[in-house]
Amino acid sequence: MASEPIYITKPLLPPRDALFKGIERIYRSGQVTNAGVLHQELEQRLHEHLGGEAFVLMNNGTTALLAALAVLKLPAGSEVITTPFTFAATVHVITLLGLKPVFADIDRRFMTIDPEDVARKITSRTSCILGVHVYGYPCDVAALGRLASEKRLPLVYDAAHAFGTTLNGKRIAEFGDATAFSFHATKLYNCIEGGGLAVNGPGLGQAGRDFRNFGIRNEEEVASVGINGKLSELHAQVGLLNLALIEEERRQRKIVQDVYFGRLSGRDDISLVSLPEGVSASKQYFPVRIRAHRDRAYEELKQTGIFARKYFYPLAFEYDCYRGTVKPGELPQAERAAAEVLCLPFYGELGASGAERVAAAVLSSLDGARAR
Ligand code: T4K
Repeated sequence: MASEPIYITKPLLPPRDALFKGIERIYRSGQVTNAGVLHQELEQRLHEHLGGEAFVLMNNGTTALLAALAVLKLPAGSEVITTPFTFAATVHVITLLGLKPVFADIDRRFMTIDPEDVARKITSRTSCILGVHVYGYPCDVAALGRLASEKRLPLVYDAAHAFGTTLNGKRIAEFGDATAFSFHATKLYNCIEGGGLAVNGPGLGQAGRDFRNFGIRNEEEVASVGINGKLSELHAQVGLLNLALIEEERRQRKIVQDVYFGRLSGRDDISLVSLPEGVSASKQYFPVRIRAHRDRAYEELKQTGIFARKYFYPLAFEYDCYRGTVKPGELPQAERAAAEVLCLPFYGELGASGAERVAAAVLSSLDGARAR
């Protein structure tokens, strides 16, 4: 019998009985959305977990990112410096708000935005810096923080992958003016769909709450432009139950991670990311870099039922809508990373045996490529 397919992830879901009981309570209460009791409870629990001066629960990570930029009231048409090595949402929110994305290169090792290249891209038109804690690896927050305060620019982080990432014991949301999280089904911590905005600065929490609810403060007052960013009670119920599962999921992902490191380290055709001292990453993704033949490995894995992903290829400036904004060769580290990275399946239930199967398939593809 053919082996079961293995995907990049498998959503972590709460025990059925507990969820059904929660749904029963929602039916009895009659409140299904619009910041109900479960929404409020989850917002508070996540604020305690993630930190930041204020925390606003949202219906997905993209809304949280939109809110992060919207609350800063950046001048129309101004430029936001960001990374092209990210998911489409990061760059699209800039454009959707009538701002212009300007791409900077990434760090050679950790693939996060390169502060030196950001500095080179700053002009009088720049209104904001938007870094991405890609794969849950923290950006160089010290250098970006220095640069932002020197140039008096707000600093926003996309932490869609960074739930629980800490740096020298500090939670990731404690850096920058605003940090957006995703609680999508594919994330280690999920509400099926969900997101959150953590902010540091006077008035930003209120502005985020206003943005989430069309700018409506009360029945007779609309304070600002906003959208529907609220999370339903059903999603909040899933989120509350899933909070109890994170620690065990991380423990199991560590087992998978150890197998990958054990089996794939020490070769010259593949490199793994070793994080610096002081970083505790979220364990969201497990990227490897395959110097040559990445695409061949991707296809060969697929043929054996293993669906790894090329996060993040293509780069944002290669999308039709941003084509021509960057010349070939201008951002060499981003181009290299996009050509080499393969994110391997990474979730607790994969277990040591699943990880062994994935690692064996990667090694067989690499050895095959060498022999050819
Ligand atoms: N910023 C960054 C840096 C992000 O990476 C993201 C999202 C965002 C912002 C925006 O956050 P959200 O608005 O999404 O909250 C997936 C996710 O949909 C997306 O949330 C995520 N990043 C991105 C990196 O990955 P796709 O297009 O790769 O998803 P898809 O449907 O191909 O799913 C991947 C695999 O996961 C499937 O092959 C099988 C498995 N899967 C997926 C789903 C949805 C399941 O087993 N069950 C499921 O229900 O975007």
